[in-house]
Amino acid sequence: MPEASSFQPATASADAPEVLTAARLWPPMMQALRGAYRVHDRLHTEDQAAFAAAAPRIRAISASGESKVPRELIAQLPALEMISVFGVGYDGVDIAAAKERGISVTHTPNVLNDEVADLALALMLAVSRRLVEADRYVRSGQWLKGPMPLARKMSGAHLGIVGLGRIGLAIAKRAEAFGMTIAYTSRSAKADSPYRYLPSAAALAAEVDFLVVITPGGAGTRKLIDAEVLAALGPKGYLINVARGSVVDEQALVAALVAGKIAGAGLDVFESEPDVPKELFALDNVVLTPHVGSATWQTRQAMADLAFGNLQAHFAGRALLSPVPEMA
Ligand code: 8YV
Repeated sequence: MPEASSFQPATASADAPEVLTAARLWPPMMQALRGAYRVHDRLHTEDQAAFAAAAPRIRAISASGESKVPRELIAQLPALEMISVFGVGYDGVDIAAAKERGISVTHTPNVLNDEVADLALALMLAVSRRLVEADRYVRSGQWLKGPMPLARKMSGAHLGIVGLGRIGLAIAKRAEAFGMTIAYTSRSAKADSPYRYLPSAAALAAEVDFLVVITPGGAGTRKLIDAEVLAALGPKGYLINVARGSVVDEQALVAALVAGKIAGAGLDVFESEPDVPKELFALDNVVLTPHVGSATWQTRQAMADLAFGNLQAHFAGRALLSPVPEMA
């Protein structure tokens, strides 16, 4: 896909495939789509009458990791052949409904592993070393009155990873460089993993100083991190979520933080983004980021190359580059 900076928008030919976007996509991705396809930008939520007219001709959906592509929407698109997700997560797509119709679904794995793992380590350091507070401490002039209270050491601490997939392994690799001990939990123990396996999130939480959540979203992991897990993590433990808001019981998390039942949290994802529980704004031991796990130029460009490449491959009858595991 042409570099965003050098791309001169072209318009697609009149017989080009018609594509529906299911999210406000990264502008260079939109430019590439408009250059190759006739694009209906979020028409299903913007203009019902126009959508009803176009629906019989729409052959693909271009979505993001946060998009909702439910069975009802798929049912309204009789010509739909392909759903290309700009993201590794696709918990908003009804995979069963797509499979029933023989509709392909692709996502963008691997190209964002480092980016999300970097953010996980950054949140661990920011919340334990109180970096955001420290920045405020200097800007507000408090340092003139005396040194900032001490923080907590991360190097050598115990890390628990909930979900040892591609990104979980990238987090573990980084944590090893900090001399941390690493344990994990996931649906099953990984035979070739050098890390200690704990059979549940609660069992893992009881053993660690930092609990990092990096599982897929969806029904299988909804509220996996609940009050029991947070109690096991305890007043010296930190929770980091770079997966999906749905994986953590947000109310239980807010209650645990307000009551000081855990030491703090670094959160990049929330149950109903972009809404964030207001109680968290007053807490110094919480670092909040606006779902920026993969949000760098380099990684979004790589994600766009893959998401656009999957559409190109589909319409050229070539093998898809990165179908979701359920369809690989
Ligand atoms: C989004 C993500 O896709 O990859 C994922 O699953 O959640 C993100 O990378 C991204 O925010 C684009 O909208």
